[in-house]
Amino acid sequence: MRITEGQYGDCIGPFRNVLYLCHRNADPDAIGCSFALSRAFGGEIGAVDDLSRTGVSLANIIGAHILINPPVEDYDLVVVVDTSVKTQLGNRLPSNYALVDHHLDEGLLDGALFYIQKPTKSTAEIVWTILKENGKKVDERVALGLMAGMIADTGRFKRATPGTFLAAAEILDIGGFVYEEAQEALSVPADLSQRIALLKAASRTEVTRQSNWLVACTEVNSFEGSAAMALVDLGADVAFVAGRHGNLIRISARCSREATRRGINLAKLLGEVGRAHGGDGGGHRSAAALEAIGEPSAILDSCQKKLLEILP
Ligand SMILES: [Mn+2]
Repeated sequence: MRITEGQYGDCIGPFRNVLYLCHRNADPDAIGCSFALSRAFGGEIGAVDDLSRTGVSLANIIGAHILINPPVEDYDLVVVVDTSVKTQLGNRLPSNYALVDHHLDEGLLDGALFYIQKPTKSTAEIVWTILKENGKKVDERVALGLMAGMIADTGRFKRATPGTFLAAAEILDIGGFVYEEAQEALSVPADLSQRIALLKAASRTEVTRQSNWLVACTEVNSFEGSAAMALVDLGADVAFVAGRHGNLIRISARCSREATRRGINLAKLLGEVGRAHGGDGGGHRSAAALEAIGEPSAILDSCQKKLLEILP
């Protein structure tokens, strides 16, 4: 059942024992939102497998206590936050769940007891509206967490909309923190293993050119998302980075703003390729990921082939 932000309080009210669950490699948007909702409505916070580097930094600064892989069936209700496909939860989706999210994929909607899903630039914008419309007071740590989520998901406001700026201004106005503090929470220097992974990814990259489009494909077994972003920064229009995680293959993809403007939708593309290879995928138009089964090179080929077919 789709609900409005204003109905959230009434919908969550009957549940005594609530878990806010973040996706794998939980990022500042997921953590800031789960923290805000748990402080406002009660409940614990969990994440699947691990937190991202900036996620750890933010959780420490706002004092969010996050359970890794909590037993989801022990809760009356699990609210899945900032997540749109089952594979991002390592298939730990409980039978009773609700959803608060800003991605494009619809896979989790039908099974949810209730959900809010809107294509805002961050889940934090939705959560901010939930807090306002349910008359919740916001303390400094909650405000800082939501601001950090917005900064992170909009690439420091490069992809912001009027709604993002409006929410950011309101949060800063009541927040009790200075803007720089939220930025600093995300300024974590890359550690050695990440820098090695990115350089390896770059050195192994194969570039395919079709008219004026440059598509980069590479394999590395960690930091796939950061590597794909780095390849787009280096000049690729679209980058696919594959990695092996146990018996699963993960592919992260990023594309330039120009590619998005010209109609590329990576959420759709990775969803289709993921499902064709026994998994699933999704995300946003310009940033998406899949998890599937098979050989990294074969799944990378499928992504590239599908992309070349649709490039204008
Ligand atoms: Mn997000």
